[in-house]
Amino acid sequence: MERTWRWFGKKDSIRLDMLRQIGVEGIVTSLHDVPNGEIWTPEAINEIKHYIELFGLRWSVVESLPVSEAIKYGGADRGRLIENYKISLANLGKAGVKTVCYNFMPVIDWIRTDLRKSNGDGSYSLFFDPVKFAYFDCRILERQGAEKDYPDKIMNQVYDLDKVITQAERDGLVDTIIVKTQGFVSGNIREGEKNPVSLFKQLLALYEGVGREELRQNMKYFLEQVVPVAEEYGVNLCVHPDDPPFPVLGLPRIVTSAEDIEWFLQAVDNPHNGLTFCAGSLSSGLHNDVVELARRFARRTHFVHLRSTEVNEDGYVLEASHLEGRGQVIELVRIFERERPGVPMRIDHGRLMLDDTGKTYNPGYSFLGRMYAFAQVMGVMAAVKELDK
Ligand code: DNO
Repeated sequence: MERTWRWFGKKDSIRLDMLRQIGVEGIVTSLHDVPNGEIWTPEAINEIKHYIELFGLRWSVVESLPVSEAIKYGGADRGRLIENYKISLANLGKAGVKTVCYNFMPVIDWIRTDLRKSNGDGSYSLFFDPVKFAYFDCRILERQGAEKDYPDKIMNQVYDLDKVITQAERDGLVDTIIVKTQGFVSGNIREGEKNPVSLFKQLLALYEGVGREELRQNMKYFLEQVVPVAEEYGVNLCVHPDDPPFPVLGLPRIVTSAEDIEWFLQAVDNPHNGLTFCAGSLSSGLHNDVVELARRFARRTHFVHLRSTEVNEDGYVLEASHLEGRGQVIELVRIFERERPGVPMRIDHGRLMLDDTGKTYNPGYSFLGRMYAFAQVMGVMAAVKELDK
């Protein structure tokens, strides 16, 4: 696999010269300053591409070329937005950037409730707590009918939490769930937004009447339009699975399981329509067996995110060590090295540890924790190759 690293552009405090020293070959990045839905021009693409190349690296993957909400909910503007998407894809292909990751999650991308869950050894992990999330839904968003989406066991804990939670904790929850984890990935709600909850509710309202079937049809429509362009320019599109892989906040989610993956691959059956195999997202659903999924979908996988999770029956998800837990990273390396030897792979998230605990990074994207996991996985890759000789 190609060893890649997610870099957030020239403003990222983790510099390209640092990445070169630790064995990174390719960069995963986006044009973070271009608003969603606008065209990525050849000039803007080439500027960042050449900058990366100055450091002896290459721009391997776009993560992400965002899909605007109107494309996902099927709004009046989707025709224009899809045309822009096609132009951006063509421009990337012409510039030689050939792997493009995106997601089809309505309104909210990945979801965490704690950005600093103590591991008891001085390091911290990202965490999803279903009680806090249900609290956010029922008591902060006050979404109509929300309570019936959660089991009694969870709702009883929500009532208990309601008695003791402070205003600061409520604000912290909002900041974690819809600001800090979202701003840098989707741009829907950015840091500094004065009233994130009301903005978020407006976004949710756009999806009224959009259920699982409608969202599927909108994804199919999108793929039918963009995959031919990807094919023409030699670009591999790869959708990121939903994280966590189940419906949330009354919104459908449609890239959650083997059945879903099979569905979108068949919806437009073309090798340029592929998957980002995110072991962390997929493993956080107890219904998924990542090894089985990797065996089944390796050939349509164009990008791999290596990460692991520990999940319990009530739905608590801890981001585990990269070599333990449900992510089965060692076995995944074996499968992808065999089936897709050159596929770009990046370490997804890392523990917040050592000198990094006092620094500011995008959540999950600190340096030392990711570097530690990167070194672990490089060791696994070397061992797998040696044993396969
Ligand atoms: C979170 C990321 C996701 C991912 C997007 C891809 O850490 O894995 O935000 O980049 O879903 O479109």
